[in-house]
Amino acid sequence: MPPKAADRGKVDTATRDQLLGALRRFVNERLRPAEAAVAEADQVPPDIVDDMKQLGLFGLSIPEQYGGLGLSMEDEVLACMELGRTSLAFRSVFGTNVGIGSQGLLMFGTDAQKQRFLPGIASGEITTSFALTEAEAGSDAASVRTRAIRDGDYYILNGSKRFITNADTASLFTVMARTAPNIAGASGVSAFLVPRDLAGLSVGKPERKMGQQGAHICDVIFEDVRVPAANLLGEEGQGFRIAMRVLDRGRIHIAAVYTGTADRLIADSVAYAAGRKQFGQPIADFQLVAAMIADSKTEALAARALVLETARRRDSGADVTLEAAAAKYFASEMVGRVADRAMQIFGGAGYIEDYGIERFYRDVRIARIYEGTSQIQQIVIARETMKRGG
Ligand code: COS
Repeated sequence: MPPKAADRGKVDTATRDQLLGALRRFVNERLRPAEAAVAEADQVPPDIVDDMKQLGLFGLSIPEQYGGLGLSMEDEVLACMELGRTSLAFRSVFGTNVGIGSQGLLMFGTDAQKQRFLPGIASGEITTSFALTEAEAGSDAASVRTRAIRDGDYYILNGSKRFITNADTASLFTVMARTAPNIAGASGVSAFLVPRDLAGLSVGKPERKMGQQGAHICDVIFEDVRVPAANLLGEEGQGFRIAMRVLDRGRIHIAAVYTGTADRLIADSVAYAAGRKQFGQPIADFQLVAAMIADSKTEALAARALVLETARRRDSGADVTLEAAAAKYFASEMVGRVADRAMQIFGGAGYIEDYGIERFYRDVRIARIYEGTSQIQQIVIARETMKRGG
């Protein structure tokens, strides 16, 4: 059943379809031809970043009153599916602004905080970053050790964060830090809006990683960083719950992106299988190859349905902790299987660089790890299912 008009954001269907068409053209004409060069240089060129800003990509999810496009979650996932059809590094450049870097502020910020930062986030003038993970706090996110000790009108931050996406370009961090050192768990954690230019904040070099070259992750170090108390997000002690709310939403976004990537890999597999001849016929005509395409397509359709349904539920105001975890779990595992089948269909051609399949194979591996591993999603799904009684 199609969603009720009231469930949509402010964007009407015609405008939404226009945007999706523009994104598809942008992906096909601008991003896909640049995939190999971006991977080689480990950098998305500034002119492409400028084009992304022009298209409104940094502000997809930011309300129109702050200069964004104000997409509903449903419309955002459709946009993500388009953007997932190219190298994942491109999406990463603006992904934090659309999702984990801005949503804490949107959901829990004061009017003054929103007025100050959201217009710059929507235009792309401000790049945001979400700083939760630490060396000793990955899956166990409630165990963060970075401290924020109140000192008059300031909090003094000390500690370090790890694997922080877009830290090298970010000018605003959402930082989860412990304001109550005597409280070990989630309740001792608070969230802060931390501008990059505060004294004592430094960013490490981008890590060299297995895939997604062009998307950068770095350490962020805080040495006696004086953060104005006005930059506290929500209330003291709410930081972990804010992070979880942000991740609930982020997991839907990620699931949509990788559903788009699966679509891309299936399209590439179909094109290759139709053109590649062995034993005197296209390999697509062999049933064992066709079966791989059928399995990939079926799983991609299932992910699409789950992601869309979850996004619609969120737009309606329902709690989607369970569904978001399920969507992220299924889509990220699914795209791994689809990439593996694509490699099998391409054979030796998939294993060399020229066709881009080995790059996608490496790129999608992180999907099962970041924004909560598959095992964390299983824990969340099981807990929520038991809470709901089935
Ligand atoms: N929304 C709102 N509140 C939430 C929540 C959610 N999705 N999940 C948990 N909370 C609340 C709980 O209700 C609890 O509050 P009360 O103490 O008031 O009951 C509090 O947060 C602590 O929750 P919980 O006891 O479940 O915390 P755990 O330490 O057991 O951790 C998991 C829960 C494992 C789910 C969490 O640590 C997690 O998601 N880890 C993965 C982190 C991650 O994704 N990292 C990726 C890097 S960030 S890009």
